[in-house]
Amino acid sequence: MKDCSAENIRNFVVAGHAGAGKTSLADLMLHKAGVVSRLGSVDQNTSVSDFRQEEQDRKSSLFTASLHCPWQDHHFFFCDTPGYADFCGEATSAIRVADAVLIVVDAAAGIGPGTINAWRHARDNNVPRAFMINGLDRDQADFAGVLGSLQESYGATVCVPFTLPVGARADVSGVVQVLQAGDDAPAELADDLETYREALMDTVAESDEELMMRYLEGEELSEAEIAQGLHQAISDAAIVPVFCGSVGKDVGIDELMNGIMNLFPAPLTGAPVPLVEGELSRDDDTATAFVYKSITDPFIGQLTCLRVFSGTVKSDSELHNVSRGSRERLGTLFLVNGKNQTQVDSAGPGELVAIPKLKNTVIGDTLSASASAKPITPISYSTPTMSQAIFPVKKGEEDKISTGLQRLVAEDPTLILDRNAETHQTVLSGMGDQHLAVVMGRLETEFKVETVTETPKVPYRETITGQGSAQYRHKKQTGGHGQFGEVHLRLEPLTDGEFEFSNEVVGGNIPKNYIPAVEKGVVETMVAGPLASCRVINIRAVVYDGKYHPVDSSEMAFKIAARGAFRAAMANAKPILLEPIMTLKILFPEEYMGDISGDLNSRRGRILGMDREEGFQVLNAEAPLAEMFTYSSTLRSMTQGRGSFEMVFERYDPVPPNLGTKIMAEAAKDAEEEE
Ligand SMILES: Nc1nc2c(ncn2[C@@H]2O[C@H](COP(=O)(O)OP(=O)(O)OP(=O)(O)O)[C@@H](O)[C@H]2O)c(=O)[nH]1
Ligand SMILES: [Mg+2]
Repeated sequence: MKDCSAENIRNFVVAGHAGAGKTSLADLMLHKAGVVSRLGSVDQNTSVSDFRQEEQDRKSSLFTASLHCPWQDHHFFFCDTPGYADFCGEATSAIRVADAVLIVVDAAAGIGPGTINAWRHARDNNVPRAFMINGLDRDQADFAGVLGSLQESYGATVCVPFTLPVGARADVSGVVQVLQAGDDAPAELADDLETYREALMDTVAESDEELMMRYLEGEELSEAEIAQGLHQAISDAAIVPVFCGSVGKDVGIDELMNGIMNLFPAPLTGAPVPLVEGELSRDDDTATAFVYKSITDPFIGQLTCLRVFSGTVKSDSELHNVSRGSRERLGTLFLVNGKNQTQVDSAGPGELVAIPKLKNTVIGDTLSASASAKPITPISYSTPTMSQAIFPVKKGEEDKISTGLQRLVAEDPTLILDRNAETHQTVLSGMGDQHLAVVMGRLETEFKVETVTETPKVPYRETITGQGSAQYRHKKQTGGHGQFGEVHLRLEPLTDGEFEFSNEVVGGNIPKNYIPAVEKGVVETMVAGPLASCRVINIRAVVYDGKYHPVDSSEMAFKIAARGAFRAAMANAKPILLEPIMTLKILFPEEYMGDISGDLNSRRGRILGMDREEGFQVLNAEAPLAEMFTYSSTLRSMTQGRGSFEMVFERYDPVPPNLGTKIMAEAAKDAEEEE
């Protein structure tokens, strides 16, 4: 299936905004390479890459598909990733292991959040990149406009076209290659060809001092020198080649594939791979591979997908999982094209292989032939932006849900599962409503459990706004032995921490050995405050006096007395409810500014500042979590899918009084129901 050495392998990711044509491009490449005799199509549910039912139902990718094909005497290993923001974690993982990223941009829609996401991950991981402006045949296609916005966002001398379109929209008939154009190129392109060729030669010359000297003296550079200079500039991201074409009309794709072959780095030439300690040299002989995906699917079974970084991974061998300090026995190795698998004996640098039935290895793990090797730096993912409390439709199926969720969460680091001890809810957090809907769909089809969701309860907090003191005596006469403890407690607001406890008792009124019991009583009571049974925070508790009895006092008696004193002191200290406040970074095209700020206002949000990034408006804001559960879907519909946001917890703020009353009434109702 593959018959070439590492220097002829090209490993890359196809990424970019939803609908740009990534999957269609992947299918076309497989077809052109002769891997499939019939061209796969997203629209007709015959795509090799979008092979899963959920993807075909939506006509959009939801998961990364690992693919490979020969191209001339080379072999491509690549991943087709989803562009939709809800599934951005898939691209994050794939980009992390790739030698290059091909960012597909729609010639009509231009840059979208998916473009920006792909660029950022590639840049942050120092992965060389190229653009492909696709869909030149579309009615609204605007090659010059999209090229202009790429150059404006990422640098005019950086984003240099390597191919230029001949004809436009319905009449697009081919592309001309900037560096290979002959005299037969259309006359109207002559100026552009000249400009871009010069721009490229300037950058090539800049890659090497000696070349620069000769270039400035007017000497012609040899083809080998130009190629070497281009490689260097692309590896350093000093040049980001821009290709163009139409997947729909099969225009410019051969040129793109030749570009990938000639310009993208070979697996052994890239920068060293960062490890948690030190770096891995790519020509190291030790087999080292990184897990970029792990799937358990009724269709293809359990598969762990690895990118080999160095050495050779062999079938029927043993490797160390150096992230977990365990061993893994590898059985069969497969090269995969979507759901199609081909068995191979070994895999070398740059190759993507799948291994069935690895039990103790998950996404993000490093496998190595050496037990003492350091793991590759783990991937960092965006924090989830949407949460739902999830319940079974049929009572008693909680265990089924939890088994299913645990497995699905293990496959997808952008899902977080929380069995919330405070609210007693199972809360699933992800990147948006579609992301969570796919999980629920999989629970139903793969785990046969139907679920419903609810807006999660907000983890409110309680605190005090003034000082309050109280004393409590616990006294009981049971049989011969009595119980006695008296605690005088003062509570004070604390600004720099969640909790402090101090002891000011003098004269042994409470003997020292009982003080820890007093603290324990306080801590236990703080779990459920008096207002709405929420955790109490930002409090200093001071035990300043008390009484004891030489026979009847016990740790238990002081604990009970401390609880009583705490509750009474809270009531005297002007208690209030606090709610979580999140900071938001919202990215969207400028025309939606009015809608977005209006909507934020209605969510009790506050705009902190504005910025611009890659031609998009950036709004930094904060808003209460209680108002943000539905934000991802609202933002999507407000911006036709062109807005995205990040959200992280910032702090707790007092709940406005009218809302506080409502929350307390609901908590009281819940408590009644529980009884
Ligand atoms: N006219 C035209 N349509 C195209 C072209 N490339 C793709 N399409 C269509 O655009 C739609 C989206 O294509 P996909 O390949 O699924 O896009 P994608 O980038 O994989 O989208 P996601 O998986 O959702 O991120 C499909 O209906 C394709 O047939 C093109 O060059 N011209
Ligand atoms: Mg796709």
